[in-house]
Amino acid sequence: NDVVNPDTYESLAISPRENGLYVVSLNRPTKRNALNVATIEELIRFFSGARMAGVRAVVLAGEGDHFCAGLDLVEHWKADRSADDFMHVCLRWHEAFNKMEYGGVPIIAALKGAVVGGGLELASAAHIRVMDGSTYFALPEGQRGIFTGGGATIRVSDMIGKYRMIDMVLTGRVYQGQEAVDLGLAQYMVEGSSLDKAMEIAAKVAQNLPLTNFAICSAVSHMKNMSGLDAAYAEAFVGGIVNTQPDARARLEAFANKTAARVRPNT
Ligand code: 1HE
Repeated sequence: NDVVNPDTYESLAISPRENGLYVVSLNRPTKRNALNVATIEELIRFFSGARMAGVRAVVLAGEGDHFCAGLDLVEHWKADRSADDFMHVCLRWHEAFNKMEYGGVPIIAALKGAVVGGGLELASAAHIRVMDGSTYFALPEGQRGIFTGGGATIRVSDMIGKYRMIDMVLTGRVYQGQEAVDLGLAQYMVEGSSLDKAMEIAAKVAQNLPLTNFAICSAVSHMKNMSGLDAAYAEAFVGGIVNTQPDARARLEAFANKTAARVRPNT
């Protein structure tokens, strides 16, 4: 399938691994993986077609020392865009990030260095974020004389609360280390390589049934957008389909036969 053919990408490095696991890396390290129009279009292409191309889980990473420096400010400055044009740029970002969040394929972000501006917006469209000791988060839009446009008002405020997000944009405040995990900017922090940990998580997640992962990585997000009443109805509907899938029967049988692992506290 052409969607997962690495040779058809320039701004992304696509690396197939075993069992439908793919590493998708922003591949403009000399520009600190700043998001230009071409990169956003490649993200749309990959994440629109990933599931149908057999992708079971994705590790989203960045080449070089920084995950992502956000909007390509030089491209934006040179293009001297009209409001109308930039609105459509933003809509393409939303297309990419919504395909990620709602696409049903688990995405684990391996973060390092700068995760700033649009880079944080990109990271927040992943389902799980892993940071390392070098990782720092910021929304420098206020200092740059601009505003967010890639979903920070939705996803970053969801992660840390609206007033913390407002503070980040107003003051350029930087979060890093354990504080960032405590606030919800990442779910995991590692001493070593965030990529190794993200790969480990992705390999584990890819063992879930695809339909189960589809539900987890789309239904939760959709239901957050609904009223409680509608979400309960939708959850019953999704549960009706997923929880009766034929592929689940062997796992249920293993539990009934006491051959499946039990849930135990961490040792
Ligand atoms: C870039 C960008 C970029 C680096 N657009 N070219 N984002 C920001 O405000 C963050 C801007 N970037 C930085 O603060 C720093 O570059 C970093 C902390 C990420 C990295 O620092 P450093 O010292 O390793 O690199 P550098 O020397 O600053 O940059 C190296 C090159 O990357 C240089 O290009 P060169 O051709 O001169 O070598 C930089 O110009 C280039 N570069 N970051 C373009 N962002 C939908 S709205 C979203 C709104 C936003 O995302 S606003 C936040 C933008």
